[in-house]
Amino acid sequence: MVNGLTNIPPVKFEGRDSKKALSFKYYNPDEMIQGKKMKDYLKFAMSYWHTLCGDGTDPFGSSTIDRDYSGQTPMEKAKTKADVAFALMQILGIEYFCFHDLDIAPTGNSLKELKNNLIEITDYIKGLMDKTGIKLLWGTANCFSHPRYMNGAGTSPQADIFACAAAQIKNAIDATIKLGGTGYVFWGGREGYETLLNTNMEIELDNMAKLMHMAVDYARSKGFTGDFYIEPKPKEPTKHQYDFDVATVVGFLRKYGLDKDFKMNIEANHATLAGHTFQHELNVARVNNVFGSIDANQGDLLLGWDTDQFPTNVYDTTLCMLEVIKAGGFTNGGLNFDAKVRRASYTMEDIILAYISGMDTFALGLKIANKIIEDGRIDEFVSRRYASYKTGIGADIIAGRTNLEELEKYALELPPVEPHPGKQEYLEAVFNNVMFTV
Ligand code: XLS
Ligand code: CA
Ligand code: CA
Repeated sequence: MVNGLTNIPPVKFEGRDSKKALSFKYYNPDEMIQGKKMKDYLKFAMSYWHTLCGDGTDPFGSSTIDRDYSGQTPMEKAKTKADVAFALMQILGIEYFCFHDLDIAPTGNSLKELKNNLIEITDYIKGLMDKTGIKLLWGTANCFSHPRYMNGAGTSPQADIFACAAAQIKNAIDATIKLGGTGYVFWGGREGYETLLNTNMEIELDNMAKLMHMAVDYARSKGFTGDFYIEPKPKEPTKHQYDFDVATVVGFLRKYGLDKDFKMNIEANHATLAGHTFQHELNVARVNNVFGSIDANQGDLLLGWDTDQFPTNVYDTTLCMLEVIKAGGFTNGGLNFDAKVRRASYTMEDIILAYISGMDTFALGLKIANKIIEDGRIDEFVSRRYASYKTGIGADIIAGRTNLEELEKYALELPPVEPHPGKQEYLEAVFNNVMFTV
């Protein structure tokens, strides 16, 4: 196999005491957690863009990662790239992948060429999927790289550019359906603005919603039963992005009647860019019934931009998996490693090691989250904290059976009320107590 994958055997679970780099220390795919195999709980997916396309370029330096897939033509190279993708997923035991149209198909010189290339490469990828049993988690269209999208795609001030985006999205939906994907993602990298001096926000938001309605109508008419996702991100590349965070997107979906078809694809690094924790975004999605899928990665607090690093912070993955378990686990979604190696980690082995680290970190997160639920101290505390809403006046508030006048009458007769302590430090200590077994 090309690009350094020759002779790498499948990575196996060896347990925490193994010192072998190419082994899982915590991710044991068939281990049962709450009646489910670990691999089915976590539903790991490989991101085609970072894993097969990212070349280590940064604003100060050229590429460091060899992406010169063998072949005489762009299509032959795209097919070799697909071979490498599937070989990599087999080595790692990853059962799902995610793609943008431009990750898998050569761009060509026109939208027409792109369309034909996408048809040809998805025929090829379908063959690899049938052979390996690997499945598509979600597909999407890259409506942000081409210069035509410099002012936005679905929010472009030019109708012809809106039409180009619609064409790309239609073809990416066709590709997703053809490959049996269970999700289709909208990430609005250029859907926002730099200055209101040249922007009509109202038209842009209305148009974005129209495009999403068209996508839903088209996909449903072709038999797509999966979920649509919006992936919130507050900024980068655009200064103000419309899909700022989960709460903002929930408001948008409800305003435009899109909330029946759309859920959230929540990325850890986008949460922190929005000034939230990853857990916060997952929780807002869960309590609003729009939890869908996850882009697993982490940012760097000292850098503060979208560094898309492989997740290694077990505290964060534990808090994440607590939310996932409480949301009832994934249905159509999964854990997509939207993560890339640092540019000095430029070999294929580095990429495999990075995935091992990310998968082990989430396996630990799942196991500890499960232990925290079994331990019960934190959930019990929270349940007791709200116990006053279970009976008496609290139950009346919950049921909507009371009003301001009644509450005033009630409050005026109360003796001085003492607030209960929040016990944050104690709960953090409980968390550590369950988490560490040294
Ligand atoms: C970029 C986004 C992007 C989406 C898919 O920041 O994470 O990769 O996941 O378009
Ligand atoms: Ca992402
Ligand atoms: Ca990102």
